Amino acid sequence: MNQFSLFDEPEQEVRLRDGEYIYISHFFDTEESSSFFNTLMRETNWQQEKIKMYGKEIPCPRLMAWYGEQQTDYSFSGISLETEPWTETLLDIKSKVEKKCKTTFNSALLNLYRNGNDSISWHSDDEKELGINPLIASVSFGGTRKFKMRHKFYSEVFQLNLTHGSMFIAKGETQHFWEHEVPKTKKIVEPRINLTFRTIEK
Ligand SMILES: O=C(O)CCC(=O)C(=O)O
Ligand SMILES: [Mn+2]
Repeated sequence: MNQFSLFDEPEQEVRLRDGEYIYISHFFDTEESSSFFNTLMRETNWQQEKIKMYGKEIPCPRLMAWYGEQQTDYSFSGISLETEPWTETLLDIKSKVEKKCKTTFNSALLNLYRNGNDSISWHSDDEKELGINPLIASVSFGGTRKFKMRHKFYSEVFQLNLTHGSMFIAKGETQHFWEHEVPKTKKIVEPRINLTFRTIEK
């Protein structure tokens, strides 16, 4: 049984200026989430990618992996990831996510934030291959991390804590008008795995 405090909304559907999201704090229960975390940690072919910054190559501040159907190779911010075939674990998570989202996904980006020094900086998931108004379902296991969103043209910012077993769904025009980040933190945080299910147009 999940325990909720009186003020902890288990599911929030929020209309933003120029976008929309749904946040479900306990989409997977604690036990199932811990089991997914351990399996994904062990099974995933985690890659340490490099990014170019001011002409220098530096290690990306998180580990990554890209899974999905064939021919869904993905490139962003100068990083190209080769597609690994779905695992049983990922298919299990995907089918639960698809049922809730009432759609199908053909790929997932996995990020491993090893500690508070790992992060992802401001960006939108707006690559051409994702289509015009992509629905992106983001599932988190492990340590809680802050997830921030800011409007590209208005000074509006907000933040959520993405907790163990939570799901965040961004839809509508969100990726055109909003950017998001997972900032670094000086707090001691447990490792966190995030999966974003996506549909790549082939
Ligand atoms: O870790 C997260 O919650 C966000 C990951 C993300 O934005 C991405 O992979 O594009
Ligand atoms: Mn993103």
